[in-house]
Amino acid sequence: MHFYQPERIQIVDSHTGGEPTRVVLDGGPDLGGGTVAERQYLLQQQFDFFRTAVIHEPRGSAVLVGALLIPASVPDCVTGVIFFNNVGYLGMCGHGTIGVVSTLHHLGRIHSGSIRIETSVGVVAAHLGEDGSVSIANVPSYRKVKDLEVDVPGIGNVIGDVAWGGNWFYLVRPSEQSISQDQIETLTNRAWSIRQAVNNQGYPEVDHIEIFGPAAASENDSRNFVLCPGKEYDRSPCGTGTSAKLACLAQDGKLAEGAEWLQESIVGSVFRGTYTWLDREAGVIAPLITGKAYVTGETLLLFDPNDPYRWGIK
Ligand code: PYC
Repeated sequence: MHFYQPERIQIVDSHTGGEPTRVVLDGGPDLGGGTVAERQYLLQQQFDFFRTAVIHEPRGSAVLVGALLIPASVPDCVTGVIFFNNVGYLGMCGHGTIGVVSTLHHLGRIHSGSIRIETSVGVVAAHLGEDGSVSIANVPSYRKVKDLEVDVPGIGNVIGDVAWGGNWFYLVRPSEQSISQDQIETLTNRAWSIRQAVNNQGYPEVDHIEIFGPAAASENDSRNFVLCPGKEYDRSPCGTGTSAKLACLAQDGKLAEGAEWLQESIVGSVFRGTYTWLDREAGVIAPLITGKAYVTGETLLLFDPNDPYRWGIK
């Protein structure tokens, strides 16, 4: 039984390369002390209706990523953040962190320069540039498995890498396949089948699938389609997915330390990525992802006790 009954929750909406972030400023449940990871677990176990109220229809939509701001447990962090989506909770979220930084700037809580933010999978550093661009020094990223072959019903054999970039990804080997908006339904179904095959083959942790094709703009290196855990596709190039990609490129010797990778999303937005080695032998990198977010709204969510759908349509 929970006694937390929100009446008002203050939010700021933004998008990063087309992918929305809904930052919750206050009105969340009391999660006590502890690390962000511990409080994320508590939110999930005891207050999941908070997530569904913020993200699900009729207030939200399946594509939203929520970012609940909470006090950090790490002394030099300006905030802690819990990321969540239409089906559960995320580790890190690259586009979401860029959204959080731009939101804090919009509110006058930070100025250009560097800050640190505690997430459930570690502390990330963020730099807000004078031009509004945000660079995220993401959590250490690495490839776990190279060339994992999976037999996907209705598709056949697919080869890809399993890698960590703050979330777990299966990165399908790049092909000449066109990644275009008129293919979204096909790509979604394809990625969903691939995810099930990868999970069944002993990688249940993989909940993001990344498919690569040629970039549309000649200055970019690649275009991706990223399917998120709740079967929604990422409108941005995906910060954690780009980090996982950088880890694979680094280990394959295809991108030098410090060189730039321009990752284009299916809607054409771009993240710039670079990396430095943390442990070359173990294949662990420190990715740096740069993008831009735009604030789209400031809202007070209201919870009428008589509203049968106040916790969202399940
Ligand atoms: O940018 O890391 C990201 C992300 C994860 C899920 C949606 N976006």
